[in-house]
Amino acid sequence: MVITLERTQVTAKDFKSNQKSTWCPGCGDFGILSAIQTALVNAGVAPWQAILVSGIGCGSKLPDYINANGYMTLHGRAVTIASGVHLANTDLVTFAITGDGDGFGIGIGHVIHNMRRNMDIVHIVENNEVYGLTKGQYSPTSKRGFRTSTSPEGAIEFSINPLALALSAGATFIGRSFSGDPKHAADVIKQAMEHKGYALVEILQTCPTYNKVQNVEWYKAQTYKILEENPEYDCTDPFQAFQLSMLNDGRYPMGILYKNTERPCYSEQVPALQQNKGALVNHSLEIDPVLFEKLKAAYV
Ligand SMILES: Cc1ncc(C[n+]2csc(CCOP(=O)(O)OP(=O)(O)O)c2C)c(N)n1
Repeated sequence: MVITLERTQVTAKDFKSNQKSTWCPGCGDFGILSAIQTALVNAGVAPWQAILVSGIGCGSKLPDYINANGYMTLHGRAVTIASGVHLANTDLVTFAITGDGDGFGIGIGHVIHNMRRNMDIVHIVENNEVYGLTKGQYSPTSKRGFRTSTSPEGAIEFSINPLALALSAGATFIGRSFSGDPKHAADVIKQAMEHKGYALVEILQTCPTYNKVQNVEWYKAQTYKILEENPEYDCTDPFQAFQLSMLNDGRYPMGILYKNTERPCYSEQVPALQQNKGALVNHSLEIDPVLFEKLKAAYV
């Protein structure tokens, strides 16, 4: 989104919440929280200029742990409500915060349609490849063979490929980072905030309680930065992005996979928002008397 408000002098302290976290020690959500706070500070966005809309899950508790506007909604509905919030007040920097179960399981239909509409929100998916809050069932991103309480002999389903899915659904910004590298994650999130359109940021996240396989060391060995491996990589080329997203070598490319700045976002095309009246919440509620008489004549 274009950050139109005056750049504000903010520090990490401004985003500190007085709520005590219930996350397990070592949970990757701590790194994601810190990355979001750093990104907001670096973008000069004040707590009252941002809203974080989440679903239900361990990671969806995040809005409670940050001093900014927050809205914890229903499981799978964060993106839908975030898009409504954004259309009502385009001046706010709007985040949807979901787990992989919330975003890519129950909420996948909403996610696809909001990507297609190019809704101007930042969607952060905290991907721990498991349903954490409900005690570790396998999720749509769990790998085949992953053993959980609901897959004691190993998951038999083929997992979702979030990057390829987002690309084909029409997301105009696709980035990926890791909860164990909050500096990198903050940089990707800041770029997503500055993008106008649907920005997916998948953050690979450790779950020390229910995903004992994919710990920090495992991710450090399995991830690499796209531009370090291929300095020629062009994130504006959808074909290169698709090829990279489909590489099936077990490793995770990190950074900006894709960026398209040419497609207008949804709110830019809504007639009611095109009349220089600013955000919808600031429009006058007064009815034009000529229009009112016309409506009366037609319906009464
Ligand atoms: C409609 C509905 N279905 C199921 C649930 C139960 N439920 C709550 S959180 C959750 C999964 C959470 O997993 P994820 O989104 O990956 O987040 P995590 O807890 O791992 O951060 C489920 C199935 C619910 N709250 N509402």
